[in-house]
Amino acid sequence: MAAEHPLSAKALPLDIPRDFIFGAATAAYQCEGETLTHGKGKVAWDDYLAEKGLFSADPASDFYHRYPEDLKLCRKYGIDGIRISIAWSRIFPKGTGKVNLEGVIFYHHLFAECKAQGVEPYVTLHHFDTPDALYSEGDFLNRTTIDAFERYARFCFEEYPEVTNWFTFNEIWAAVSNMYIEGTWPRGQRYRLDLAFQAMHNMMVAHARAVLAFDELGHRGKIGVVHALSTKYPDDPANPGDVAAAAAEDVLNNQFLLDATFDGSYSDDSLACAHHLAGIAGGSLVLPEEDLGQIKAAAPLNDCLGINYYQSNFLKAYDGPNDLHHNATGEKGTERYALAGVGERVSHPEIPRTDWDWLIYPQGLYDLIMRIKDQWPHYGAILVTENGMGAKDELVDGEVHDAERIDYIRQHLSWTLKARSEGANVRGYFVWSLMDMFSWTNGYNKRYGLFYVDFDTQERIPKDSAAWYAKASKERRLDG
Ligand code: BGP
Repeated sequence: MAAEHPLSAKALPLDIPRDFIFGAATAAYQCEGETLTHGKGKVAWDDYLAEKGLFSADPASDFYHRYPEDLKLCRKYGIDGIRISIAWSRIFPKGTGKVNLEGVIFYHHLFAECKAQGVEPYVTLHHFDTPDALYSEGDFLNRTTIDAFERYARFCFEEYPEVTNWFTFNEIWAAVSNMYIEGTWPRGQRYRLDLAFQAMHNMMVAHARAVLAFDELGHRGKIGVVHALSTKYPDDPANPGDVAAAAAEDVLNNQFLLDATFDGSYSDDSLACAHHLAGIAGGSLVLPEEDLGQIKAAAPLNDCLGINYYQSNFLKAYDGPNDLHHNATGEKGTERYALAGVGERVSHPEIPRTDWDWLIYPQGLYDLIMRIKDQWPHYGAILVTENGMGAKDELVDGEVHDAERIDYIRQHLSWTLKARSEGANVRGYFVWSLMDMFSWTNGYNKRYGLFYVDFDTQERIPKDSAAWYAKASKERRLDG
């Protein structure tokens, strides 16, 4: 399956610069297992998954015990960077207060093993797993969570000087969208764009406070935030309604957060759209002066932006009621996304989709990077911190032939390198994911890994994509 785009892959760069990081990504809750043991505190997912009775994140990929094996595989397969997240509730089981020493030591051992294997850790403080004690009091809509996050961040910066690449949050947009708009995650609220904007703002304040603390503590290393971004194209660029729909969804998904990250303030366009959409949802958005001061002070201290990119969207004008259906099963063609006051996402027969209806559109990543370079020229550095293809991989005679995933990764890497060759400071690429792991709403049949995990035995089996990735990393060429 090859995406249609104006430039064929052949016209895109094939050489990979020597200093370009060839990474792979993980997240604590999706791979560690041991979710309620070794002193770890509860997160909202624990009860939510148990109540739904669909999946369990235990033992997931058993990374808690098998990280030495996974890091050896990284080394063997040319992966020189790994995204890891710290589970906040493994450190502070209640989010704040008493520390769980066993959890603290676990991450020291993990980082030491990264070093032993020559794999650089890129560490995220929050990957969708607010401790339940804080989550149940309102998560980031309750401002005490902002204070608690800052304390947790300070603790980690002081405790883990061996880590020099930090990210505060993973995908603020995805978190709030799933909790307050799509309702597909714990909290399960729908169409509350007011709460989504408020939570995004509050999380950006928490991000800012962590960045300011990092600076105040004089830590060496780099810090930034990971955003889930996707380019929003008007379906018909000549239709003003489609253009407005694309612009509104861009504010919601991209611009509001990028304004806060890089400018430390919200543009007039973002504010007008955010207040309008919050109003349609029957609420309002409160932006205290003190918060804006903190966001402003932190903006120039961001060293790096992580971009998680999976798809882009084409938008049509829409004046109907809210109508969302999340495809969590991989039954192609079942996804619907139409938001009142925003627009309707549409697909195109010539643009391929995964079985989960995610459009495969690698040029959208290039457009995104170049837009950031042009609109926020002081962005520092960019890492593509997640990109990959979910599929129903099959193990046949001990092998997984995932040619579509190889094509997906190759195309996205090519477009990333094209942006770099045109002056964008893109430092590396992390494939999602290192190995198969738990997928939030899809459980275990949506696999992304370079390494197939037999969830019964926990055996790791390199897929064809792992061999391809290793070759590309070694030869610094994409045409292998
Ligand atoms: C990103 C998350 C990851 C991962 C990935 C794939 O949004 O940061 O944690 O899950 O998406 O998503 P999914 O597992 O829903 O297909």
